[in-house]
Amino acid sequence: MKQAAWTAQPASLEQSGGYRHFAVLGQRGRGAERQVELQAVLQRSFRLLVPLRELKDRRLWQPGWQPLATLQDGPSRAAAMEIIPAIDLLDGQCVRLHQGNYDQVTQFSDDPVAQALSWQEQGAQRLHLVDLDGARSGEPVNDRVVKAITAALRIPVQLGGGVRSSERAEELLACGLDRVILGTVAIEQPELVRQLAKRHPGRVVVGIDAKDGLVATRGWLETSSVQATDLARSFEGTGVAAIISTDIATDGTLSGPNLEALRAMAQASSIPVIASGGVGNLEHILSLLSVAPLGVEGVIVGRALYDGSLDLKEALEAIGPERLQDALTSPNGSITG
Ligand code: AMZ
Repeated sequence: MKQAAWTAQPASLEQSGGYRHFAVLGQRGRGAERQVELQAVLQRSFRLLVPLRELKDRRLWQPGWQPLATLQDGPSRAAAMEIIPAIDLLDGQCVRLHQGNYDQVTQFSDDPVAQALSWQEQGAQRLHLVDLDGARSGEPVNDRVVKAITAALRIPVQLGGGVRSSERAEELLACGLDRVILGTVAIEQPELVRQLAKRHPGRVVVGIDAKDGLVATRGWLETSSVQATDLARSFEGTGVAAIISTDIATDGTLSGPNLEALRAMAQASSIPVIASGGVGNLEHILSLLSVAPLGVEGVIVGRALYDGSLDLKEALEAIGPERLQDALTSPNGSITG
């Protein structure tokens, strides 16, 4: 690795308004264990350790400059990124769809409980479940598995897909699920979301799935004329815990998250945003740090974990809270290494 390419130049740093800059502070370890210690600088700064072998594909993540031109428009928030593994259920199996297409199914495991336990063992702090049959039909289909997973895990579990009434949401929240995710009803009966969020603060999440910026519903078989950002804005101040922002075009493709769409969603309201769709490797997760200060607080990962192109433990080590130090430890955001 040519270290020169990573070294911060104070002169260019001064021109860095609106950009995040990564600088090499040093390297640790030997051989495969070698890690590079980076510092990201932008008004507030933080440090992270990245396993060197994860940086091999330099085309995907340019460590030099990442545009963050819109940061000035919104309040700067502490950077933290929760990595949430996903299990999508279709007929009791763990699957992934390509761009949400029910005709392009890859089955990954026929033992969802074992899969969930394995994510937990690797350090996941939360699990994301989708009942794909439920999302398509509007009826709960995978409840037996959902309940088995919830009972087996000690980490909080959230579920989306087919939650279309208060009774159903209440039932799920009563049987051990930490959060319910409402997609279709958020657009068809927004009042229901508001009431639930009021009754269960911190436990109601809105899932906004977008195709070209417009909200899709009912298993993504229908597209509305509502802008995803307008829908997000409409839940401001309602007590909704988070918005899961899924970009359908990138979902299941491993091609990288849609940072522009995430930036727009994060700026549409003050509700925390969880990114979903497109994450294929650690660089993609690191690229999300550029929108973290705007309020993107978590990322859902699915296929990349099953494929092995992202290692959950490594990702948690690279970007977990213990690796992130808030700017307050470096108040002027300057490079000290
Ligand atoms: O992949 C799909 N076709 C798909 C999917 N993953 N369709 C819906 N969903 C997920 C959404 C959200 O979490 O991302 O189901 C939930 C929304 O379901 P509903 O039934 O509330 O619209």
